Amino acid sequence: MSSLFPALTDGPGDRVALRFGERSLTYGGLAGAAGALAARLRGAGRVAVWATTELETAVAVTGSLLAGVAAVPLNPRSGEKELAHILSDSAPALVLAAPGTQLPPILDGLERLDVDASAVGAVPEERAADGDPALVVYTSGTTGPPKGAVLPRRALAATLDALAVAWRWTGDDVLVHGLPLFHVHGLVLGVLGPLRRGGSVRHLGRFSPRGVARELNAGATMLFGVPTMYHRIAEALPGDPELAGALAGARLLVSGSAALPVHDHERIRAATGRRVIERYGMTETLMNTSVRADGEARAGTVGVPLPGVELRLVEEDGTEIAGYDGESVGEIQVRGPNLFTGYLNRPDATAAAFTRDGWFRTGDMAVREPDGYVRIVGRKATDLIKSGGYKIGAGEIENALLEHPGVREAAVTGEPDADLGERIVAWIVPADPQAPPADAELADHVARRLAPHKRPRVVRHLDALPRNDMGKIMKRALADG
Ligand code: MCA
Ligand code: AMP
Repeated sequence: MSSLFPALTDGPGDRVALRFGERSLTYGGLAGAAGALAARLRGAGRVAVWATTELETAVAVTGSLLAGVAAVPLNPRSGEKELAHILSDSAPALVLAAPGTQLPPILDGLERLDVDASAVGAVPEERAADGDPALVVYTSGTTGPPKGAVLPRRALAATLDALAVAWRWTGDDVLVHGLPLFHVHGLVLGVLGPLRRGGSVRHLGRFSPRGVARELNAGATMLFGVPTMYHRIAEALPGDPELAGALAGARLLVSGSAALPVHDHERIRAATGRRVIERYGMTETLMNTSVRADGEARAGTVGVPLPGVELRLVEEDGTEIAGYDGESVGEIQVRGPNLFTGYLNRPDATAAAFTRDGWFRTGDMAVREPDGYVRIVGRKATDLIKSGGYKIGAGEIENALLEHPGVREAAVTGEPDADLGERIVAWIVPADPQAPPADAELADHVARRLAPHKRPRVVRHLDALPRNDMGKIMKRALADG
């Protein structure tokens, strides 16, 4: 296929491609560093990337893609159980990391290759095919450990080019964000997006409204964030005219990964005169819909299907909802070049995810407004929680909790949370009611095994979990109780 990053060879080499804090790399510098890495990686199979929010992660992924090698981004805060699963499932040939970063002992058996951001090599000709895997990104399901979504090179190109049309995104844009680099939002949209356009990205290292204001006032044109970040911006706006001015001057403010509450939309609009636009995607599908740069940003909607994406709403019995009446609710199903090819080592889960005609079942429920705008109204699975923009399966947390000696039974639900969207609530029956484990101990236990963002924020104790006649836990009774 043609190159994923033409700007590495065709554009001005002195243009800044990446900036992380004080460190930056020009296109010439990135071409040298990623080219040198690609020469080491060619033929390596899959490689893991220890995805810290640093320059080296961007170089590692770019180098892997140039070499035609699939990259598996790892959350550097992953706990033992989660890491062990991802490593055995994806079987990487080696792990790429920033020099000096300490890796956990579980990676001791794996060859480590330090990424040298100042190396000088030549950009190889990209020989990989469109359908070859580019990334394997792990995503939670309702039960069991996370599944590796295999994203082909064509999906990256298709989604980024469709967003370029919808958002009029060009090489002149300078993107600012503080998203993690082991998920699609921060890595594909937030790093590979600017690189494909020949533009720049400035990563905040860690999100803060202050950092956003600073960068937008210093020439950044676009902001990407999850709703929790926009919520924190909305909270900060009243006392911060510099932030209000910065947002007012931006070309595009984009939210995604979860629904941005109307209240936050409204507060930002009132303080800045600017509307945040939403786009809707998934790890498995990359981006499906968006409000266009020249479209109406209507709070609570995620816009229209992106160029190349087929989208339909389907009722429970498989009937397609034909009209756009703004009322009939159906599951969003999508088809297009933006889709993943399957879950690694999980033909069963892959088959279940698609209809016979190749439509991907998103599990998201929506209506279509008369002008075609999609409005998401819910989700099929109650066992998926979106907290801070992260998708988290109730089952994986329940399993982790049950491995704690102080827990006899466990159920996990999501509760509305103004900041996180949903917060994780653990309902437990202690093994010894006289000496239940401390809440913080359970949170740490989950954080150590899985990841800190999967830890329960609230723990509630019960004598027994409510179960139906079949013995199944009645989660709705918990939530309503
Ligand atoms: C707290 N911490 C702990 C513990 N408690 N560490 C170990 N054990 C504990 N018990 C640490 C955390 O690691 C973190 O460290 C700090 O304390 C605060 O944690 P937390 O409360 O989780 O962070 P937060 O401040 O609430 O984070 C909010 C956030 C974050 C910044 C919005 O949730 C975030 O980055 N979300 C982005 C998610 C995302 O990118 N989703 C995209 C996937 P430290 O402070 O040092 O970090 S969806 C996707 O890709 C699709 C395609 C789409 O549509 O976009
Ligand atoms: P993930 O699997 O982590 O990639 O998360 C994908 C899910 O995030 C989707 O299935 C939706 O439920 C949700 N999502 C992403 N963007 C939006 C949005 N703009 N509005 C509502 N939900 C969203």
